[in-house]
Amino acid sequence: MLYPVVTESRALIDLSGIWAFRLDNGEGFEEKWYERPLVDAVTMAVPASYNDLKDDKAYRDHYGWVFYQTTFRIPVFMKQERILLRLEAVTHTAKVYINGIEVCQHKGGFLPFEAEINRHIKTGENLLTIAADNRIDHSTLPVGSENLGGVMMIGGTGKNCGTVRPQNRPNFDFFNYCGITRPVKIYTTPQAYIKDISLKASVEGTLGILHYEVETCGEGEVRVEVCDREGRSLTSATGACQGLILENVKLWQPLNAYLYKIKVTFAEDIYILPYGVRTVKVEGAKFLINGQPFYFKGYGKHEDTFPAGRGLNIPMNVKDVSLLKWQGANSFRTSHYPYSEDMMRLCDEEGIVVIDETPAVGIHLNFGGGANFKNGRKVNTFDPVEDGGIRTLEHHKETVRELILRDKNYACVVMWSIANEADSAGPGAYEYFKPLFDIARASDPQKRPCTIVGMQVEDNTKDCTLKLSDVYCLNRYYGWYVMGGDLETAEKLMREELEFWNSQGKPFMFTEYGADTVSGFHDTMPVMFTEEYQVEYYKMNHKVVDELPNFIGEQVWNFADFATSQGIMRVQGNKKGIFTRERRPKMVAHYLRERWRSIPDFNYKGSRQ
Ligand code: GCB
Repeated sequence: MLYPVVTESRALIDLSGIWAFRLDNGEGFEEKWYERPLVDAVTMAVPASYNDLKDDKAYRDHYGWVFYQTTFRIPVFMKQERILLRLEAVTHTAKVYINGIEVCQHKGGFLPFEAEINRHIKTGENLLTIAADNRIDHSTLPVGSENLGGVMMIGGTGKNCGTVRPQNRPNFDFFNYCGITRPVKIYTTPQAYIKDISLKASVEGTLGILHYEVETCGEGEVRVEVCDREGRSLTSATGACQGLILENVKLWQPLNAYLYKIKVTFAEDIYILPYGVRTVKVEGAKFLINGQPFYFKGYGKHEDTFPAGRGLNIPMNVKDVSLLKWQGANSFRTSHYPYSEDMMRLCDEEGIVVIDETPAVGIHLNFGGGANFKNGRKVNTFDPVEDGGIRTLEHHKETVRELILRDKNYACVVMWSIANEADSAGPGAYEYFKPLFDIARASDPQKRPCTIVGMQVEDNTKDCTLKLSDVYCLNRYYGWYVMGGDLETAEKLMREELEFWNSQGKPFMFTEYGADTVSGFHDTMPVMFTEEYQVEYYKMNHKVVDELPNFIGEQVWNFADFATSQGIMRVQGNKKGIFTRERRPKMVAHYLRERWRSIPDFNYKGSRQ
């Protein structure tokens, strides 16, 4: 799916700004609020999560639909073109109306969708209404708990204790920020147009071989021209599917990105795609980028800032990448959902390596001590739907397809994460995940490695990641959730477990490890929650992982403190950040800087492999 850009043949209108907004009182659809200007509306920023913008619990903790509205006019010169409305992310379910008529719906809050709107628009003012639903349950990604006794972090009695008002119960550890979180755009294409472009490259010595496939609609001939960064033409070909040779190819390298400009023309239509040539491959227990064993240094992140919530925050994205570079980090994971396309484009440009994750978090019905019951019987996560099991599979398949369709051409993306901390060792996990891996592998023209990011389980041999993942990605909290405060025992237990993973013959890495730390808490002894403890915690972890040759990366949890639901284990949010939510460094940021600046991006463990 192409990111909308302005070219000689395409125009773009960004509808970001102040919109009218109203929380649904349960009557919005019945009273057809989308047919006329909203009554009693308040102002609202678009894009942004609405939750923190009004200083009122009604907004912060709203459950259900909200209505957004704006008006737009279409310039006469655009009217002969195809006119599309593109929504980059509406959390979690959306219904879109123009002049009172529904033009599209979408399920899933972190991926774009669009509709051709020519027949819905009129001369003069058009009324655009977007209804967004934030309810989460066993059918959505991320997953919401349907059993009030089994709320994550609180543990469960199995009893449905009920609440005064209906409310969301996230089965995941981040605040359920909602709304129109990324831009809404109108763009045009000619009637005969370029629908999609798929690129992949191989490298032989100094030659790059670029394979392209262009999908079109209408009559015309496809022409593809490769230009260098400065726009000078290097080579070109005609036809919808071809190979092109790039002499003295300039590779996209981690922290040293080079992007060609791929100019595609078809009939009157022109589209320009920045593209980095690089290869990715798992070979034995190595993760090769451009043929060299890569070592991941970096983070699990969140799109989480004050007060935009999960709303696109371009300055913060730039700041975050700057902090990554300051520290000598080279990568992050888009935990726990696809990030904005603006962020992906930035990472492509800056050479930041990305593990790209779906919003599949919380696919675990018996997590955190909670148990899920139906008619007095314990329900397993992947039990048949009619018996109370998870209902996400079809939506999950669609999400994997949509993610890869959106992100397949980014050089920065080197691996797909199919899910975070699912019940991957539970009965039925393999049968659930196998088709998802198959879809990912079939849909990706570049055939990137795939993984499930896994939590600690009782018996690793039962974890379906062993059979399915190309890289074992582990979230481990030895010294925090396991043996918190006793780093000596934590070290012993962690070494015992990691030796298992090291003996599997595939690469493995940490995609999470961390300790909650309240900025400003200090002590002479390393006591949990102090900045001193966070440093000791990481030193202990690094001592162990540095001994293991097949360990290919460390992604710390989390880059910055972030907002969560309320609970007895969260102090105004999750405090495992290396930076505060405002991006001030905790003590450990300097320790990691020293460590990561002395670890090369490639061949870190070369001498021992
Ligand atoms: C995890 C989850 C992450 C949480 C983290 C924590 O394993 O993947 O979403 O925030 O633990 O801090 O507990």
